[in-house]
Amino acid sequence: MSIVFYEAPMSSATPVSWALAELEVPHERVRFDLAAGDQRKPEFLKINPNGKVPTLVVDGTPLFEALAIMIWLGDRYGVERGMWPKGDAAERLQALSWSTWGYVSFGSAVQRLAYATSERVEPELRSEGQAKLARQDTDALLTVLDGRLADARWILRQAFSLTDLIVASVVWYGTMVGIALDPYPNVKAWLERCCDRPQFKRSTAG
Ligand SMILES: N[C@@H](CCC(=O)N[C@@H](CS)C(=O)NCC(=O)O)C(=O)O
Repeated sequence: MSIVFYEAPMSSATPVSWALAELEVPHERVRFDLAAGDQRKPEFLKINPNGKVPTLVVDGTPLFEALAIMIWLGDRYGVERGMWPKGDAAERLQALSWSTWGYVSFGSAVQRLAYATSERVEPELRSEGQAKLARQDTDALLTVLDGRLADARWILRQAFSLTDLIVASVVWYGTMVGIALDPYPNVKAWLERCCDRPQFKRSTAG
């Protein structure tokens, strides 16, 4: 199988880079300079018309959106590596639920917080009110995750899995936009365990 991975350092492609490393997936890498506009070149827009990384090309077929890529990697490589549950197993339903929870429910609240507070956003577009609402949502969601991790080291209980990687990637991003994990000791300890993995360290080293 031929896999080409279009990526950029410290971007939405970083979790995919981490997943490829954990799953030991052979692939070719194309590193983009986003500031230089590599992602807007016509030849890349034919592959991903959104002009975004991460993007994979699998045997000539484009696959974009980080969550879709990681679920596919789970099905294709994670099952045989023991990092993604297969078929109709109860654990697979949990894996899909928590992975989507991470990218869609928690991820959208984190993104709203980033837009409301980031110094990269023009001051007149920032909003204390929107930041407050986003924080209410991230607080509620982190309370749920903290409960899930109260009696287990990993989200699917037995061992580190792609589900931890997917959710941890978004929680880690959340810490970078100002979410403090002290009120959620189980989440804090779990994120430290995830980020302690050599594959994470290599993927975030630049
Ligand atoms: N929802 C997309 C987000 C992808 C995304 O926003 N990628 C950014 C890098 S963090 C990008 O490629 N930006 C380039 C641009 O917008 O020109 C995913 O999860 O894959």
